[in-house]
Amino acid sequence: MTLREINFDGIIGPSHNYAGLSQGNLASARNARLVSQPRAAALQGVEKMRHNLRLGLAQGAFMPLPRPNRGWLAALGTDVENAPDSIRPAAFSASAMWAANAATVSPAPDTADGRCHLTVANLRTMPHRSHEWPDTLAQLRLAFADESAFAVHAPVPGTFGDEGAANHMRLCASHGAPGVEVFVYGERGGAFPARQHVEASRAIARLHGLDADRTLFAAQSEEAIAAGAFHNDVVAVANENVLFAHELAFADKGALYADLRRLMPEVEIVEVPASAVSLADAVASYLFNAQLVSLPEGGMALILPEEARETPAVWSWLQDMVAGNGPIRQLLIVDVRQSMSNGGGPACLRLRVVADPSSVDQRFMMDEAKLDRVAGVIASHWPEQIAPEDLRDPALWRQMEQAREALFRELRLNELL
Ligand code: SUG
Repeated sequence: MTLREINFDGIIGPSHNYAGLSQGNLASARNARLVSQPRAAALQGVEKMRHNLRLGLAQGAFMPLPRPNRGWLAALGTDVENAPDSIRPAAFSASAMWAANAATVSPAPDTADGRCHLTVANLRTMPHRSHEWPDTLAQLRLAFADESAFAVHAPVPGTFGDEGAANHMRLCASHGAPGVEVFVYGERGGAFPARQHVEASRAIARLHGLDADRTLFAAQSEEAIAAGAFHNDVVAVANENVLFAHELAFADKGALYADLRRLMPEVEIVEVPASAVSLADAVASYLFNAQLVSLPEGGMALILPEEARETPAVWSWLQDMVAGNGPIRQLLIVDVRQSMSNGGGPACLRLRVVADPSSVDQRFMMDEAKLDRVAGVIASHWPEQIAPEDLRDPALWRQMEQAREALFRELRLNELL
């Protein structure tokens, strides 16, 4: 059995739109009510997957959830014809594209029973995200059905907010070796909500059977949340023995760094000082929402959004970094502008699962030929654009539902329809 890191990207659904639903997510607020381009958005996502496959990385995908969510509206005593404006946009959100919020993942080498554990996130803080989990759970139970390799848990109770892997980092000598898992939570965020509750993180660590001596809990700094870091992955990312973080990401970075160095002497911490890159520039450019990956030929690369190259302070800091002798050797750029306009960068769009790819339901694993088929369905079925008032149009509801159905039939995933 060979454990590899597999990146599962959320395929951007046909209902992708800009509704300004996420308080504390500056891009979502800034772009509220713009006209979205679901087809272009989903094709950008496919191109990112292709880009990463060509690097020799293992790539999977998760499917869009049913939108409009008629079941959720029914549970609220209404339907898509009559839903009030206060809840209608939430029923249409394509937010499940940000797969980093689908679940928290503890790979097999870290857990007591030697299986890879996944806990689906309850996402209870934002109404439009709170109804993702039942369909995400069904999908993950299918993708990771092999119970000798995986344990898929239902969300922790909504008493405590949980936003999944976006607030979780794993440091290890290599992906298949035992890791140190770091759960990052929020306490205060100034005017903005702290979405990850420490009790949810602690519950997940218990449910996954993690070794308490190799599990850390670190608070996000209030300053970072107030600057728009609604998830930790907006200001920090880890891969193998490298932690890449903004100086102001954590409430007590000294304690976190000391614990990491004690548990993993080979850890390398690449910290970006606020004097070089302000929190505002970090959040606007999504410098840290990069995918930090180990390349098959050795060395690490940062897969960054175009916006990082366009932010002068960020690009100049990155140029200096790769000219030096650090562990991150390459900067690769992808275009995910449609997702970025809702606050989702390259790292938000993927969930990392360390597992043997042959233990995953193969319908969720991607190669170039399958991505061609996915792109074909998107090109012929996804709406070209959606303006806010279009969410009232019954013809558009049908198009969204038929588009998703066409994709599921193409990938033989009929049992999820
Ligand atoms: O939860 N945006 C998402 C972005 C999630 C990014 N994920 C990570 N950082 N891992 C959110 O705020 C905007 C939807 C709208 O406004 O239409 C939204 O949900």
